Amino acid sequence: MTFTNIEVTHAAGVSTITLNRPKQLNALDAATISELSTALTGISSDTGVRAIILTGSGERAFAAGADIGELRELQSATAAREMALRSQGLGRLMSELHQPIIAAINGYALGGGLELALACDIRIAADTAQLGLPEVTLGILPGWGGTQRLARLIGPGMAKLMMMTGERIKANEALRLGLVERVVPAAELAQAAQQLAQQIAALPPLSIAAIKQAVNQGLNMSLDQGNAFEAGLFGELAMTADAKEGTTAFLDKRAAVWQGK
Ligand code: CO8
Repeated sequence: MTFTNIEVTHAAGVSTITLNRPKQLNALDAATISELSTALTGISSDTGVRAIILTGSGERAFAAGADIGELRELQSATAAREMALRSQGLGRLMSELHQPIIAAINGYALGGGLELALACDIRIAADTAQLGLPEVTLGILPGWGGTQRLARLIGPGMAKLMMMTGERIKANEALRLGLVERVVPAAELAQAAQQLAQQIAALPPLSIAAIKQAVNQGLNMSLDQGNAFEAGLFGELAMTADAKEGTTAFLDKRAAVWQGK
């Protein structure tokens, strides 16, 4: 499948999706959101893909936000709400996808760009990256799941501080806050993301998918409900061929050979 605003490549069980509007700092217009949904839907049924990397083209930006030109043209509250719901739908798709998604944040991740990274499972940032939710400075709010995901990730107080000031923070501050999980020198970002993706891709995919599901769905449950959900997933996983193989390989002191079953 060919795309205009994104590039998709596959290698060694890892798909890399690159946002590709570098002149607009990879701003996320409606066409890009639609292409991302199409690409991820295709990948979701590809059992050969074990992990996904999402990054931005060029050296300046992961994504500088929703396309402000499109936002200015919105004519009604209904149209704006529908636009937010469409973007949030992409976030839901990412969250429900069984493969893990790693955001490789190669520069600015602002507004919808950061919200897209927040919908990923793990975030690795270049040491030159800057992150923020500047929507307040445009008279709007982070409407792409940002008010919800940022507060869950770094806590409501810090999330409100970032959203109510719109200030950008640097990668190392984002690491300190738990907004990104790793920071690496910019020149090493692509390799670090690839290395992590391959490390995860080499592990049993049903376990990886269940971990993602348990965490993502459990965040919306009480502790007791979450634990019950976790136990159910554990029950299913324990009966898989890979669980038999993993436990047997350990006891036989040999490397496991995973089947994804
Ligand atoms: N949308 C459209 N175009 C953009 C965007 C954007 N978000 N960001 C940058 N661009 C364009 C600029 O207009 C410029 O275009 P041109 O060369 O034609 O003039 C080009 O990219 C380069 O940008 P700058 O010249 O501004 O580059 P600087 O290095 O001077 O500044 C910044 C870089 C700081 C990143 C600056 O471009 C900036 O502040 N960008 C906007 C950041 C922002 O406010 N993002 C939030 C957008 S709103 C949002 O994301 C809402 C999400 C929730 C909505 C839910 C429904 C979709």
